[in-house]
Amino acid sequence: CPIGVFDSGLGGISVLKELTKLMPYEDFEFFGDSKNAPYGTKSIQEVQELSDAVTQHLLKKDIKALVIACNTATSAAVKMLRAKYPDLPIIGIEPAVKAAVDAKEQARVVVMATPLTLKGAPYQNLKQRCLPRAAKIIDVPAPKLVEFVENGELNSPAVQSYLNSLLAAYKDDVDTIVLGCTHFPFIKEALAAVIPADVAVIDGGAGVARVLKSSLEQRHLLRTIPRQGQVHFTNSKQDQNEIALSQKLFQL
Ligand code: DGN
Repeated sequence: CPIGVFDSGLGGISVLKELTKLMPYEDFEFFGDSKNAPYGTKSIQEVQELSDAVTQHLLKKDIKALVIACNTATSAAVKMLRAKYPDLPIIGIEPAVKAAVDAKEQARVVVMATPLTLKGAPYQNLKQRCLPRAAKIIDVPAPKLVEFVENGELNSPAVQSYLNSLLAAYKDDVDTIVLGCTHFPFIKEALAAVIPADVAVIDGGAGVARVLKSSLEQRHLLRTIPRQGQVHFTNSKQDQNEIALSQKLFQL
């Protein structure tokens, strides 16, 4: 059986890359809900309904586990989905703030994510737990980056000037930037062009892959016989361009 992975669009492909790197023998079924993107500016209830519809769609493909490769959908819907599908292992993603404060004493951290993720109780609680060990944690909503990535625009003057406008006030007084949205790893090059070279940029993709692997191992669901796993893309937009862009992002 494949592992289901979904995002409100194509950003989750940055997580999918980490999953296939760590678990190359597994098959993956990726669903991008681009028709309904962005989730990051919707209400919690809307995101829950959309996430449930995607989960039901993926369950029809006989998935053995589900990865919510979207910080926004995790924040709004992981609890509800786990309660509704108790037999399905469900792994979510959250901004890697803990990794940031663990890596450096008195870290000065900027967290970039969607407005919904930053406002949500799961992130706010995480931040409160991390704050005593950090010098500061600054939230920077960056919803437009999602649109850029959905359009395949990863490193243009427009992306760089948007990043510059968001970060100008902080970039010289920060040592770590947390990419708290799965679209954002795709704009890393543009980001590197506008921040000082010694600022660390981290995301939660590799951590999700480790959590999924150990969850599959515990349940004896991990494939161990060497084989080339398959990755299959579908998208709610039903447009060949979306699939072509998905494949392109996956190959980057
Ligand atoms: N990729 C999603 C995330 O990680 O939060 C957000 C995309 C969106 O719908 N705004």
